[in-house]
Amino acid sequence: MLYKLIYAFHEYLSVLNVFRYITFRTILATLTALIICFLLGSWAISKLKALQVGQFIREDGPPNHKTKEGTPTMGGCLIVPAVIIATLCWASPTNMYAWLVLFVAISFGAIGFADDYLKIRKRNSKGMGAKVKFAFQLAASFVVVLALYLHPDFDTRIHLPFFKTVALDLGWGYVPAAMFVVVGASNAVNLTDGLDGLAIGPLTIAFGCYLVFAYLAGHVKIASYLQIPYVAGAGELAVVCGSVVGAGLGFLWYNAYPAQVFMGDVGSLSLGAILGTVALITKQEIILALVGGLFVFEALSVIFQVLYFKLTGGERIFRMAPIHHHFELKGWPEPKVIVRFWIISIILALLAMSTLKLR
Ligand code: 57M
Repeated sequence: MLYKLIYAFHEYLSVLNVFRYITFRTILATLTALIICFLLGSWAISKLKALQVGQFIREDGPPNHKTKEGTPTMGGCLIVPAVIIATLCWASPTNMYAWLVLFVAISFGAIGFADDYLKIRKRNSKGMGAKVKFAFQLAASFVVVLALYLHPDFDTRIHLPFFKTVALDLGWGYVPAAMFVVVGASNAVNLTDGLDGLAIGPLTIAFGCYLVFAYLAGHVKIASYLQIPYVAGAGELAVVCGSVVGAGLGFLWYNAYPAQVFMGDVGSLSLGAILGTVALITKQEIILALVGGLFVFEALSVIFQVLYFKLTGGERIFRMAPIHHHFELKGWPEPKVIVRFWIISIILALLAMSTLKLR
């Protein structure tokens, strides 16, 4: 919105023409969100401390986590508004996709907020409860996916990476499949958020990758040159992704080991759902499994652990799931697990980018 206001004066001051460009506005959005999180971080942490929004640590977790008792949580209350403000400032106010992503940020953020609030209000509480939380996630994702499905230009085909021409038209089946992407991404990120910076680092990398995908998908000439699906208007999502990258880096400043704050469900559910939605809109849904491979790996470790536990009547594949706890219990220091998982995320993002050329 701010950009439209500034751009309105370009006839008098030609330098303002630069605000037309998505690339320039993406940089501004990244910096805006980063500065908000960076400058307000200390204030937000002291506010959360004053409100006694401290993390309760489960008894059955890895022993080193006991020292984290009382660390302020719900840092997502800073990340999500930073993303919203930066997007409102620098994305086009007439772009429907940007508004849809903001809807996802707010709705999933609200679900996470309610869950965090209930957990904090009553120590050792399970919060909202898995079923209720899942029902709300399904409802929010249904709204967004339906809006996409009903959009006259929206393509319900799933394009396969590495293949130029292979596309699978799911028709109405696109709706449940797309809901799975959004809800799955939201929960997988939530499961990953169990060590300092473990979720926000790979999230920032993944959004950096989708920033590029969004820009390319929204550029008719580049999309046709690379033979990727062209999505008119998707370029504005580069601005949104830039906002998340900025907010992520600003938050990482405080969430880096040893963390001064955790993001809470308000952050993890919201950012995961945004990532899934951006993947849908840019028509890079399948590649999300690679870009967000770390989140998939973490979620699968839980699924296999629980299944194996049930089938064998109490035996485990991993010392503890999600998998980051397994490595902690094997004796890896926490920063080693975190940095190694970041390295894996960077490799996965690079592999995903290579699919742009390998087709
Ligand atoms: C939340 N959250 C952390 C923080 C963060 C089905 C089951 C596998 C579910 C899973 C689960 O509940 N996962 C989702 C993971 C928690 O962090 C809070 O939660 C927010 C994210 N939702 O922002 O507010 C703890 O994680 C640590 N943490 C950090 N740094 C950070 O930056 O150190 C978080 C952020 C924090 C802090 O210790 O308290 C969590 O782990 O609870 N459950 C589990 O992950 C549990 N696993 C388990 O039960 N495994 C069993 C099953 C699968 C059979 C097994 O393997 O045998 C573990 N979690 C904990 N203790 N804390 C095990 C025991």
